[in-house]
Amino acid sequence: MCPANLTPEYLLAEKNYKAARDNEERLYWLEEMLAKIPKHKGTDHMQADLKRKISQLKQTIESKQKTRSGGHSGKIDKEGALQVILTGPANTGKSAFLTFYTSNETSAVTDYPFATETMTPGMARWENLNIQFVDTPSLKEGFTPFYVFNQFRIADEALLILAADENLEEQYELSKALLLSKSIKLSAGNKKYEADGIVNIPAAVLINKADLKNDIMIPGTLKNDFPGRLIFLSVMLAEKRDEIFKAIYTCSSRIRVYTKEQGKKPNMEHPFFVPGDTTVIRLAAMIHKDFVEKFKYATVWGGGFYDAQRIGKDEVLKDGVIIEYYLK
Ligand SMILES: Nc1nc2c(ncn2[C@@H]2O[C@H](COP(=O)(O)OP(=O)(O)OP(=O)(O)O)[C@@H](O)[C@H]2O)c(=O)[nH]1
Ligand SMILES: [Mg+2]
Repeated sequence: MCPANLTPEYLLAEKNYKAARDNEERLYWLEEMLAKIPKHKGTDHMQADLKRKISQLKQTIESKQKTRSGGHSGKIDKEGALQVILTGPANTGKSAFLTFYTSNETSAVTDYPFATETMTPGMARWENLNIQFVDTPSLKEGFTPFYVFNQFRIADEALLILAADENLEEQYELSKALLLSKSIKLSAGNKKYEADGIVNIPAAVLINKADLKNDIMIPGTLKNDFPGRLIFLSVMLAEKRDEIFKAIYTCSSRIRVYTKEQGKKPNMEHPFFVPGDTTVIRLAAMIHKDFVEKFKYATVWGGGFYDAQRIGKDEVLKDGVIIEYYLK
């Protein structure tokens, strides 16, 4: 009997809630149950019960977080232009990446696996952008805390770090399967999106420890899944920094646009970092609402336009363009 007419989505969330292994995962599914429960008189009691459980669980999680030292076991808010989550199996060099490529040198690099138990952010400056990375506990069934999977919902992109070893293909397949079981798919696309409950997140792959093994066979599955997004390197030697950041930049499908005031030099230090399909008028709205109301035309330099070319409000901007607005 099902008097409340519960939907399949609700029942699935409830099933996942019952199977959850840690409090973060329980909280996630309880919130899903509350979102999916049909809202009518017959479910009033159930809704109240869910709300009570959610608030109790939040308190438990918060009090546990306070007693932990060091990294985060909650979520890490985005700072800078992009947030990139570091992920992969144990001992592949994720913490080493944070140490050698960002200004945060506190993440513990260890020679034993599963040493990282919390999440730690680190910021890197590349050209005129600040890119935030998040070091995470490694991927393994039964080990990875649920908050790691939740962080994929916040991050813009992922870097999958594998180690150059005989079992490279296995490392990849296990990572892929575990992520997929938590509704996350690393994609070779340029746009993050959610479809059928699966979060598709743009990703690049680092195959680390090239100094130990330089004759590695790259499995066909990896080549097919991430064409042009595989980088073979030694993280400990801080190699290929530019190549990595260029891949991250491309994955974002965003562009940098510089604004200029009349008679002044453009501000090249602080670009607007906007989606690749941003039009002149959309950028105007980001600057000030007056710019939209009073827009007359704009002139642009660079980005494939003629110097000082006059353009209208619906023109799509291009990477590296400098723009000056003329108002009525
Ligand atoms: N030879 C070599 N060793 C590396 C490189 N990068 C990392 N390592 C070593 O690999 C081991 C694991 O590095 P970590 O950065 O702790 O790896 P992790 O992925 O964070 O591992 P856990 O969080 O403990 O699962 C350490 O002994 C590092 O010194 C590299 O480029 N070359
Ligand atoms: Mg680590």
